[in-house]
Amino acid sequence: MFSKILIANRGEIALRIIRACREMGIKAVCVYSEADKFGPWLDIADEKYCIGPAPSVKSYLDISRIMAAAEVADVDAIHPGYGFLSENAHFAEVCQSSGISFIGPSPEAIRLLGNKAKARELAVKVGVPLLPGTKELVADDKEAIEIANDIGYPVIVKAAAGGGGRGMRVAHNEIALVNGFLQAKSEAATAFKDDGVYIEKYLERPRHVEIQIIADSGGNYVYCGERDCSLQRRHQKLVEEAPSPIMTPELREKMGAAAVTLCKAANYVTAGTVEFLVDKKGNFFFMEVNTRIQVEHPVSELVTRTDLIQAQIMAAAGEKLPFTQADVEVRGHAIEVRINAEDPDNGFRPSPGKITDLFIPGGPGVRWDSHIKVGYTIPPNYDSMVGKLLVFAKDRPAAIARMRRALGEFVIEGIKTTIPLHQRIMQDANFIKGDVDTGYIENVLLAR
Ligand code: MV4
Repeated sequence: MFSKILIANRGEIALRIIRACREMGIKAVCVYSEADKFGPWLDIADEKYCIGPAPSVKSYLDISRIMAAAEVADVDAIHPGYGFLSENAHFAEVCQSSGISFIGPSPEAIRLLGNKAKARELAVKVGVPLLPGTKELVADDKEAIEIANDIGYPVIVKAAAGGGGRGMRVAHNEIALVNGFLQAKSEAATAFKDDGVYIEKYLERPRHVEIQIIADSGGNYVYCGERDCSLQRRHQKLVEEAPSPIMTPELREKMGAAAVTLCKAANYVTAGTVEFLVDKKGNFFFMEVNTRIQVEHPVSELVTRTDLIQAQIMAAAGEKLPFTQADVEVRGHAIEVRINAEDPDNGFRPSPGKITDLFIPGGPGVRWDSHIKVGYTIPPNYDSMVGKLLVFAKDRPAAIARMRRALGEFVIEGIKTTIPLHQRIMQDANFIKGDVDTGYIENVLLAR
């Protein structure tokens, strides 16, 4: 096992990884930017190294500065968290060639599954269900029209190098398709330096259901149930829950098996998420693979009684996972709400600043994954998420009641947060029925 790990991240996920390390008897080293000098997670780390100024490109995204700190601290491994360098194949490669374990997938697996068109091709090959669409990249608008006529409108043009909703265009007719094709292509060229695009049938108002995977190098592949992440705004998830309100044991087994098949075919070791869209009839279609630990992983931890960060560390160290598929049973219900320093009454404008008062909910079935404290100033330089409030209860109604209770206890003064929006969601009749889709927040809740 590793004796020292460097955490190439900040905020709540840095703290989450420190906690996993401490329970495993591993020393945790943090790197931080000048903007994060007073980050509360640094007080808990075993060592800390300032690696540069506030802008991410000069600190959390600067591979040479991170590797210099790793060298000085003499670590065995690097955990990238989510965002920043977590899905950067080159970074994984640099770690490897420096003799430091990257706690994540191999560079090859990141390159294969991180490219949505290649992942799609692999899914076709191994028989994972997909929406009708292209087998390869689309060369020009003429070909795009032929494909769309073939599969029928509406269609969606997606950037192969995109993900999480970036570089997508929906088209309901030929004119919109030609425009969308050219727009998606040039946007992808600028944003990802890769202008490859592909086309799929567009599914209206789907549910977003993702399967959590964890695998070790001994070929033990386990799916830890699903998460329903349908409640989101502009591709930013707001609420995540497990199990999905639409799930059945049969559907879970089918989706889990499909996700495992795909990850096995890519030789994927570590934690990962296979994202699907599900239609009103319960048909599921593969979308993309997130080759990192995700923000919402604790939802799966609560319903499967696992520690996914510890499992990632074990897998990276070449150890066996402490469980197999037969041990993993989904029990109870978990809900996570993302508390962002944003003002829901002002277009979700970021609201960084000093926390002047704080009361954190607790009691039965409540988990708070966050790095904030009174007197801490949230810097304006990074993501606005300041914490994740989770509840766990015996079933969905009890979990909703518990979340209402916990949100009611919460006091965060000095900044605006998404807490009032979450209170609205937890009282919403459609949410309570479990009857929401990916358009619900924008088209219904915020349109009222
Ligand atoms: C789609 C789709 C409908 N049809 N693909 C957005 C994120 C990316 N992972 C895939 N996305 C979508 N792909 C087809 N063929 C609708 C979305 C989509 C969406 C998906 C999940 C969660 C929220 C979403 C919001 C808008 C669109």
